[in-house]
Amino acid sequence: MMMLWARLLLTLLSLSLLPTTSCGDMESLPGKYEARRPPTVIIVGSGISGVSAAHRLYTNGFQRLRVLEATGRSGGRIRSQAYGKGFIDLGAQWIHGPSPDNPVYQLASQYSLLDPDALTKENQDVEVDGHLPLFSITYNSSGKRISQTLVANITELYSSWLKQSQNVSKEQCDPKSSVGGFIKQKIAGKVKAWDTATADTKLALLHGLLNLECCISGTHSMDYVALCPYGEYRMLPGLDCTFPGGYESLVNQIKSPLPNDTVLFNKTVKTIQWNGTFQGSDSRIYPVQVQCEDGDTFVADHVIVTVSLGILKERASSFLSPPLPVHKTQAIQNLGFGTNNKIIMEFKEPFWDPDCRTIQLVWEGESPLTEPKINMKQDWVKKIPGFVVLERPEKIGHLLCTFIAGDESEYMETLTDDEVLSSMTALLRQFTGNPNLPPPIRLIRTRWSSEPYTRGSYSHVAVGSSGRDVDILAEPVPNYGAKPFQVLFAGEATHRTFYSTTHGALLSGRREAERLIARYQELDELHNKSKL
Ligand code: 6YU
Repeated sequence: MMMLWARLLLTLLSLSLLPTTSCGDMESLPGKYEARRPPTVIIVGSGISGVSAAHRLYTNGFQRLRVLEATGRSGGRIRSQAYGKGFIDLGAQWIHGPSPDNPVYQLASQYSLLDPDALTKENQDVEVDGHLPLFSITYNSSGKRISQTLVANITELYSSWLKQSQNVSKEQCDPKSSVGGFIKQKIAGKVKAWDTATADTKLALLHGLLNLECCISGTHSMDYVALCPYGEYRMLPGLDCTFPGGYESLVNQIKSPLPNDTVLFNKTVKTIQWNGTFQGSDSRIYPVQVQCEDGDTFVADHVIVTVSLGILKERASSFLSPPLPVHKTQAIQNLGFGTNNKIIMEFKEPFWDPDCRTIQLVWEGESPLTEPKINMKQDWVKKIPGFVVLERPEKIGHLLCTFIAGDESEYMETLTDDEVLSSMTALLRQFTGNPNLPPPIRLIRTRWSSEPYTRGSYSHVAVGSSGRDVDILAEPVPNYGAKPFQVLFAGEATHRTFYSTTHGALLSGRREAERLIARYQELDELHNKSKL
């Protein structure tokens, strides 16, 4: 809904967000006047949360709007790359839970960005509990295939424990307990009943499943993920699906109604000064001033910060002035933000069967019940749980994608492409039992931890934190007074039940936009009443 004040004023004013000329110690503007002036909003970050906030504000009449983005592109952790006749995704890959309650799915369907299969009612109703369907082939480190019946039984058992970990009673839960600890306890209770012939394989399988869980949760170890709030994360039904035109096609569509100059690229925000009185080039006084690394400054009534939790952890102390209240900085410290990287390899010919969807690796001798001694240089590959066969080979060729989380993932970032390629070739030769397996013809890997404007992959609720920390992170500052909501916070890590996902990020951007829309509607109503 376009508000009347916005329509009138915006047609009269040529609005630009110009650098500040001076700062003055002027009186704060009265509420009524504030309601009559179109607010100036700056959004820091052009990931899916930032563009969703911009879209919601713009389509509700907020046209004094700028998105400041540090890199040269929109999308952030959604990053697609043209590959062959199609696309590969280096960040987000699936719509988790593509069903009517998922706003990413809603938009993707509305914009016709999905394959027809993804739109069927049958696919929308599937319950996968946030996990991909069963692995199609499982190899052990001696190059032998493991029986799919054994794999299915252990996976089912593991899934039932994971479900239990999501349903622990909050009242009886020790805040120091972890999901990893809970599952290990279940394994320890079961292992005595297993026959010695299969116990080692079962333990090795469970070790691999926990490594996969680390990728899903974006953590080095499931021992770091808090047990008590684990069940707060909400899974939506639907068979996870991908974007044939790349995930970025969604971001481009959301952005499309915005005027071309809304997003300013290569504009790294250095500091956000709030609770101040800054004079804009229009002689008005603004409470917030944003300083960029290149020396430009922008004044605003409100700034929506959408940078990753990794960036907040790294820069919280200098990013805001005055600094954030202690409870907010504490929440930033407490919550977890880890690394999950992708290694994508193209093969001239597939060595897997045409119907194979995934390849699982099982390291013999590994067990969740023993603490491994890690020699990072030779053992980093042991963290790799398996490979996903990428869809649409007719467009992109024969591609396998693996995920690797935690310290080993960060170590991988320090290696050269050639070193990663030779480790991956050796790994695949060992597990397939084929010493002559041709190496991949191309390898692309991500380095999300080294990315200066991300510093990791996504958030989790770490031991020592709780869902309350997520809510605290999402609170605007100040939250009250004559000029509330000067700095607002969006981004995946601020969504209590959908953290770590694109739909959580999108909803968080809309949430902060709605906060401002509601505030100005309220002020507008007060102003209209005062005229009666
Ligand atoms: C999903 C998926 N997915 C794989 C990998 C990654 C992630 N996710 P952004 O960071 O995007 O935007 C901020 C912007 O700010 C950015 O452009 C910066 O450049 C900019 N910026 C920073 N500093 C700045 C400054 N100073 N000045 C100006 N600008 C600045 N999600 O739904 N499906 O398949 C995957 C996956 C390798 C890295 C994913 C997936 C996560 C999403 O990508 C991510 O949440 C959003 O894109 C974030 O958007 P944003 O706008 O908030 O920030 C039980 C329980 C389990 C819990 N987990 C279960 C779900 C697991 C998630 N799935 C992971 C799987 C994959 C493969």
